[in-house]
Amino acid sequence: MTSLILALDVTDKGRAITIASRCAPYIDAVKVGYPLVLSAGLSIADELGDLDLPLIADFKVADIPNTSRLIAEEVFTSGYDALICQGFIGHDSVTACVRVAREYGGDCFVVTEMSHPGATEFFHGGIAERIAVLAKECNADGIIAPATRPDRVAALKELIGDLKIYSPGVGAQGGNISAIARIVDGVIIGRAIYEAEDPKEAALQFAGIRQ
Ligand code: OMP
Repeated sequence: MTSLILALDVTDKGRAITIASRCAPYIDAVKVGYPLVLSAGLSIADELGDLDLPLIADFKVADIPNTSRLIAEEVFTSGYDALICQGFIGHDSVTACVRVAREYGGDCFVVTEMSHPGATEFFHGGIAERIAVLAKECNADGIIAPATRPDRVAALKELIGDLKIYSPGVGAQGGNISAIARIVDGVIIGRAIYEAEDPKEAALQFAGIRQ
């Protein structure tokens, strides 16, 4: 079974809540990030909390350990269940995020290689492999790896033992769901669901990976 994670990058609070509520029966978690939190506030977690689904805060934290810790504390005290941080920030900053996640019984996911074309300019090839190993060494719960490059995900998977993989890039970014769903623990999908004429129907179609 592969989880379906809705990336709720919808800046209108009411619309975001409506879409999440309608999709809720077909998804396993909701990921929110800067677009929604900057418009609706971190407290959007309270309203989304009624859905009884894990909430992932995607802030791709990329700062010094103390600032990363402070961000992580805000996230977990606001009711989120997981935090995404960048891996290129190094062992100390990733460890700061993981420690706070542990304190609150939450999870921390580390971005290894991103899904968009520009990602290959820097954090690709050997660098992403090093970040995957770092995620494991820092006791993170999983990595974020690109559905747009299933071969790269397969290579990174070799390095992380039992850490989970959540993978964005299906649909709007061109990634194919069946190619990636076989090798990861969760697929993250945004526009192909929330921009669909009927988001609930779109979620239902993708929900085939959950069986
Ligand atoms: P769609 O392209 O609309 O499906 O959205 C993908 C979601 O995954 C967005 O919230 C992105 O910010 C996020 N994402 C990526 O697309 N690529 C990455 O490499 C990493 C992430 C992420 O960390 O979630």
